[in-house]
Amino acid sequence: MNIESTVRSAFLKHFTRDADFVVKAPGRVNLIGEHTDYNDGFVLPCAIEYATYIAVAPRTDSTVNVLALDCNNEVDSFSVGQELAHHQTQSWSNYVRGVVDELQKRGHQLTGCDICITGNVPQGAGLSSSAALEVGIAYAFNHLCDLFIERKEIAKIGQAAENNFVGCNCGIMDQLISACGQQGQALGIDCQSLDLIEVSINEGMTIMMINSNVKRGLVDSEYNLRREQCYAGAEAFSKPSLRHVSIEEYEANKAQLDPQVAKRVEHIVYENARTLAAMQAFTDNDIGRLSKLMAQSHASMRDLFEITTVQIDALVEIIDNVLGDKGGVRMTGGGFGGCVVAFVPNVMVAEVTAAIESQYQQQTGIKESIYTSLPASGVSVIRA
Ligand code: GAF
Repeated sequence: MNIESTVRSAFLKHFTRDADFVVKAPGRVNLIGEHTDYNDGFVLPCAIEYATYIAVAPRTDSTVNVLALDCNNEVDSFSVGQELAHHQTQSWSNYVRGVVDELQKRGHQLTGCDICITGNVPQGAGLSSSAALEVGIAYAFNHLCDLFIERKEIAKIGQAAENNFVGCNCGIMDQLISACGQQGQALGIDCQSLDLIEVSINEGMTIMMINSNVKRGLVDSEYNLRREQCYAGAEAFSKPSLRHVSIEEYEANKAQLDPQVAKRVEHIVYENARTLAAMQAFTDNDIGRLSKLMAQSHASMRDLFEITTVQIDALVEIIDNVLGDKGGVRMTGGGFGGCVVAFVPNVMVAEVTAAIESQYQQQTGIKESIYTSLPASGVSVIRA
């Protein structure tokens, strides 16, 4: 049974009526440009074929009932039209409540509804299952209540829910690509203007995502700390954000910076330049150049931003040894575990897979999971 049928039949079984519509919101993989989004810089993600599915039917009262199939069939119930409190025990509920809260704060009038949620975005893998849920819920209410909210605003509402209600100070990348993704394209995002540049992905190449299955620890505290260090860096240059610090300015002044802040700033200013260069390399199909840029990005995350793990570094090395300059590989996402992304010629996917399967577990004691995806489109409504 496909996931849409699963979510519809679970809805029917639980709520004893049919869902009106199903929203599909994709996860994402970031090809390059890590931790640059909250520095007003550049990122290059694409939406993936793994998605969150949300079945919805309206109610005539103000109650919202939410059934989460992937969280032991837990249920949450609350009312719209009033201030929302945090759920004390079900962390997933706060992503839903947070989005409803942000919609209401913006003055949108919401009606009650029944909701059933499931999906196949691997959770805790750095492929943005949380952003997919936030964007999916915002889009579901947008459709249900005829709110006519544009896609970039949907993304901002999802991000605000995560910042203000869930308490993670994430940037805009994950929600924006889940809302605005384009089939067959990665999107270069200018995180200051939110301008989007479509970057076609060569059909002869496969995007592989390899989950290190390292349980991510300290993610929120370390993530928020990196943010503070970046802000301290921008302040040292008297700039509103690191987007406005050039490589030349950094190189001329780095000796005056606190050494740890200098490392964080160096990652960001060079990562922004690499991301712009990678957009051009994807467009030119210059795989050798991409290979170098992705390798530099990974080394910078490892040595300067210090967000990789030994297992992630091992995975990157195993893949790099096979690919050489025929493809690229680097960690993707917030860091401290999660996934590696590899851009691999279709004809080399089997060889890369075999190398991972024979070496990763042997070196680290952990079994990986491997996914592939074409660039997918952003959030959408699937009608019955
Ligand atoms: C996480 C965040 F949610 C994004 O906003 C981004 O900062 C990313 O880490 C790192 O590039 O996914």
